Amino acid sequence: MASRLSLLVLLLVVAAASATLTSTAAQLQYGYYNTTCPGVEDLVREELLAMFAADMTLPAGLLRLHFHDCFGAGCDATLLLKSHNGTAQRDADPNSTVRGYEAIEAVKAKVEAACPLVVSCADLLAMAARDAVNFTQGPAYQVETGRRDGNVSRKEDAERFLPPADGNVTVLTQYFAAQNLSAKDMIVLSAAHTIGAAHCPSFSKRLYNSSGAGDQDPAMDPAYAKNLTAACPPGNVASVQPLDPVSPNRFDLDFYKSVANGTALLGSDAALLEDSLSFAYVQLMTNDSYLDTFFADFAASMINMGRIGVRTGADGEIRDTCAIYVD
Ligand code: HEM
Ligand SMILES: *[C@@H]1O[C@H](CO)[C@@H](O)[C@H](O)[C@H]1NC(C)=O
Ligand SMILES: *[C@@H]1O[C@H](CO)[C@@H](O)[C@H](O)[C@H]1NC(C)=O
Ligand SMILES: *[C@@H]1O[C@H](CO)[C@@H](O)[C@H](O)[C@H]1NC(C)=O
Ligand SMILES: *[C@@H]1O[C@H](CO)[C@@H](O)[C@H](O)[C@H]1NC(C)=O
Ligand SMILES: *[C@@H]1O[C@H](CO)[C@@H](O)[C@H](O)[C@H]1NC(C)=O
Ligand SMILES: *[C@@H]1O[C@H](CO)[C@@H](O)[C@H](O)[C@H]1NC(C)=O
Ligand SMILES: *[C@@H]1O[C@H](CO)[C@@H](O)[C@H](O)[C@H]1NC(C)=O
Ligand SMILES: *[C@@H]1O[C@H](CO)[C@@H](O)[C@H](O)[C@H]1NC(C)=O
Ligand SMILES: *[C@@H]1O[C@H](CO)[C@@H](O)[C@H](O)[C@H]1NC(C)=O
Ligand SMILES: *[C@@H]1O[C@H](CO)[C@@H](O)[C@H](O)[C@H]1NC(C)=O
Ligand SMILES: CC(=O)N[C@H]1CO[C@H](CO)[C@@H](O)[C@@H]1O
Repeated sequence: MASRLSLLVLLLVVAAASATLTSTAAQLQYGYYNTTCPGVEDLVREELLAMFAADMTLPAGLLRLHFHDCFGAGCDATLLLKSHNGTAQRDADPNSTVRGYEAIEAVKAKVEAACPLVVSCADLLAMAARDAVNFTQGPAYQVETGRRDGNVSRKEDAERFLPPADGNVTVLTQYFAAQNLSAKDMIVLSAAHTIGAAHCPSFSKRLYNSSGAGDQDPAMDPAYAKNLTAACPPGNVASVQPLDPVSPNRFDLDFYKSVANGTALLGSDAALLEDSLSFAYVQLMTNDSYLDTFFADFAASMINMGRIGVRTGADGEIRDTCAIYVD
């Protein structure tokens, strides 16, 4: 009886929780700016396409920017805020190599010229991530809009909520669960690493001190590890290596293929082989027949990520500049 009662209570709590989630999400809409800033999504895409053409690596920077904003303290562009005394999200360690801030500001300036004080920086980040994925030949998906921007940015939020590069599936799943995202979202969104690069410190422990005994991660393909060791001697903090060694500027299945054959760069990506659920997904995605499934999954998980902690309605603000100083 007692256990039935607690099951009932649990179900009610879960139902209430998902109702809250739904009502928050319902305030985002496809085409929120249809009448208030017609054509803004085309304007953003055109501006970005010109920048992407000049810098093939920028799409990866912008995709990561949206992720770090959303995980920091909700998709509210508080990652973009600046602090004179180094206490904003962007000052946190996990953000030290986040890039693309200037690109977003340049797009914001164009958007302000067209529609002053209408379009949020948080929505620009979501659109930019979408355009980055499409530009690199990934899935074309629509983004929900209607987010408003926050004006408080805390370094601690980034430190607390961003997943560690050496986390295993249990740990990574916990970080995603803290954002109301599922294990599947985690497995799918990890494949954002099909584009972009990482700096040596993000993976050098795997090369030189994997278990703390001065060893190399045995899960790494030896020839791949040898290449990485040459590129990243101990202490090198500046060099970068592609997260997907086969096609770093193309959004495809090579990320999962690399994970499957021991040539994943980050420990967190290699770890996808150690858990049965993620192992099954990785194996499936080594088969090109499932590209469309992956694309649909990725688009769906990006929409989920774009709903984290959003501000809508009277909450938050619309600024003319994204990266203002808040202290
Ligand atoms: C699953 C947990 C994740 C971990 C532990 C993780 C960790 C990292 C690390 C350590 C880097 C390299 C940083 C550097 O050394 O410069 C990186 C890069 C990157 N991450 Fe993740 N990440 C995760 C999930 C995601 C998600 C969900 C996305 C986007 C949806 C994403 C997009 C990217 C991109 C595009 C890059 C390349 C950035 C560039 O080229 O500048 N990551 N990530
Ligand atoms: C904006 O227009 C698109 C395309 O016609 C439509 O699908 C979407 O529902 C519209 N959104 C709003 C909020 O009016
Ligand atoms: C995706 O890119 C193609 C061209 O490669 C373009 O025709 C399409 O409109 C883009 N879709 C979105 C949603 O941006
Ligand atoms: C995952 O990592 C955590 C923290 O390091 C550790 O406590 C746990 O045992 C690991 N789990 C697995 C399945 O390896
Ligand atoms: C996750 O969902 C719960 C219940 O609806 C909510 O209280 C919490 O704010 C959500 N967390 C995030 C990061 O969106
Ligand atoms: C390797 O890791 C162990 C345990 O974390 C640590 O005590 C040791 O100092 C590390 N060695 C190097 C060379 O960083
Ligand atoms: C190692 O580097 C060489 C030379 O760049 C390259 O041909 C080879 O494919 C790389 N091997 C692996 C496993 O990454
Ligand atoms: C791993 O798989 C990729 C993609 O199929 C392939 O290009 C690469 O050469 C493989 N690497 C090794 C070390 O087998
Ligand atoms: C890939 O998937 C297709 C469709 O399920 C299947 O017919 C084919 O045998 C698979 N290929 C491999 C190499 O597993
Ligand atoms: C921050 O935003 C809140 C409303 O979201 C507003 O009350 C407050 O005045 C803003 N603070 C600054 C410094 O702009
Ligand atoms: C640093 O930021 C905090 C938080 O906004 C603020 O209270 C403090 O006055 C700032 N200190 C300096 C020296 O600017
Ligand atoms: C772009 C930016 O502000 N990066 C900061 C991220 O955090 C590191 C370390 O905390 C700072 O040194 C960077 O300046």
